[in-house]
Amino acid sequence: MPQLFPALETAGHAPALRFGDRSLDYAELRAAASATAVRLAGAGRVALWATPTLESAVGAVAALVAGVPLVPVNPGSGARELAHVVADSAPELVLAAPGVELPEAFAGLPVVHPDLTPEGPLPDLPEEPGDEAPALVIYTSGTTGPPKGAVLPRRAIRATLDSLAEAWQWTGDDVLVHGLPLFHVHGLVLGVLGPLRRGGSLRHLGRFSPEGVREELAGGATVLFGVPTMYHRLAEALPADPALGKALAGARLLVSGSAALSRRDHEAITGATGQQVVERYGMTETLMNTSVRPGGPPQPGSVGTPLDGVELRLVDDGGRPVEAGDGETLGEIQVKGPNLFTEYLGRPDATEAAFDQGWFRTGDMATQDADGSVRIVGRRSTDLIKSGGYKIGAGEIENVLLEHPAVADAAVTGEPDPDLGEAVVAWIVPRDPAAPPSAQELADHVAGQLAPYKRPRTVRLREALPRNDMGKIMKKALRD
Ligand code: MCA
Ligand code: AMP
Repeated sequence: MPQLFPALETAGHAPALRFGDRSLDYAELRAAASATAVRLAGAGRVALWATPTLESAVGAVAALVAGVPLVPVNPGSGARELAHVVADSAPELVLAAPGVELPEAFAGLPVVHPDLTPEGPLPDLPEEPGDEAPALVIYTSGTTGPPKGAVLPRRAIRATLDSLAEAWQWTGDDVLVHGLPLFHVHGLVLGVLGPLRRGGSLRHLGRFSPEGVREELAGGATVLFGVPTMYHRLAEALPADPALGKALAGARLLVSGSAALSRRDHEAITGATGQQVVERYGMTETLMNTSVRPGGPPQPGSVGTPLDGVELRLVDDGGRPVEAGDGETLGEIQVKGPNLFTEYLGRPDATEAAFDQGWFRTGDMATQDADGSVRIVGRRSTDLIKSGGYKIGAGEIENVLLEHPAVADAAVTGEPDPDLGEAVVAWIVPRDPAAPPSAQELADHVAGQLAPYKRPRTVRLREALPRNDMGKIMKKALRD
């Protein structure tokens, strides 16, 4: 019996995955995943060119069924970021939909196209590895340097999905809709593996739009997942689209995560639909930590209480636990539990620094109410930006900007933005003040090396950047 996805054996012709007008039921998914798994068997790690397609979802299930660690790759990655991910994770082959032209970074690697309609006898599902075996390596940005690969064991996936099922009464009857990318935890682990573990189904929008959400919720979907930018866009669309309001009102559950949903958007959606958006709090390294429980009183601004099996504490600057529960005392969130990653791939130094005697340091600052509810109020580091739900490290962008021939000095900060939560701002000292680089030129430069979502949305030119005695740029002074 497949351990992570028992429904592959038991759910027969119940619907499993739908992307656009193509879909697979569980029997078809089992056939496609096992036929693909056979071709992955024995590989050390495999990369997935994670376009939002049925092939990507099948490829991910195949790797998990084969017990081969999967490295989902953003198909929008720029040259430098891609070269880093490929060199760092050293995949032995690449899973990609047929017809995709893979970039140079994958040259020489065998390509496996997930076969959605395999012919011939169905291979047996392979023996799955133990719970601690690595399942996924997901790249996540830090304050400095290139992204690190968080190694997630099978145990973490199982633990997080089962604790969410309990918190949300998430069952095989649920039909999930979302338009999230498949190279991060939110869209892949929660959004694809989640429904499949429950024996329910996913309808992926390909690309998020309020119209797509309206159609699917009106047509039988019961649960919506999204980042706050998506809920903001729904809130903006509601006044002119009563059918969208009706569709949202009819959903069983609306869940937001990856960044904070503003009180204003919470209230706009509740006001127009009577529905409360449930927030949950997670991280690439920890999968899900807390969630608001549906059905309780409205709690805008709260990410709820710890999920089953998760221990959570707040610590002061010296790492000492603080007496929380008064709704005011601030501390950094540390967590422990079966939902945690095991290590950063090939980075024992970074892994060690991430833990405090077995507690993972999240870097998120929060208060806790008397009932244990957590309110996130900020981040320890000003060098991490959350834009559209994507985590972006300022240092990585600064390094790329500094390589632009027209840039003498550069700093990157995040600035509040009603749509993206935070927007990336580049502070630039041009080499030649009479001929500064254009904002478009710098955005294209960053988008080409990293990914379009990391590009600066605003460029501010300065004669010099404020630095302290140590030579470090004083970002607070910049923003003030
Ligand atoms: C624009 N584009 C460019 C350039 N400028 N391409 C190349 N060079 C340029 N200079 C392209 C983009 O690639 C994109 O192309 C299109 O223009 C629009 O870009 P953008 O404005 O960035 O997109 P958007 O439509 O505003 O996206 C908003 C979004 C997106 C849909 C909400 O931000 C999104 O999908 N966010 C999800 C993030 C997420 O899943 N985070 C989870 C992390 P194209 O047409 O190709 O798209 S996991 C996590 O945080 C934890 C675990 C948790 O708690 O969940
Ligand atoms: P990532 O590294 O992309 O996995 O992003 C993880 C970070 O997203 C967390 O450390 C938080 O800062 C943020 N985050 C996730 N969910 C929420 C939420 N519901 N409210 C506020 N911040 C969140």
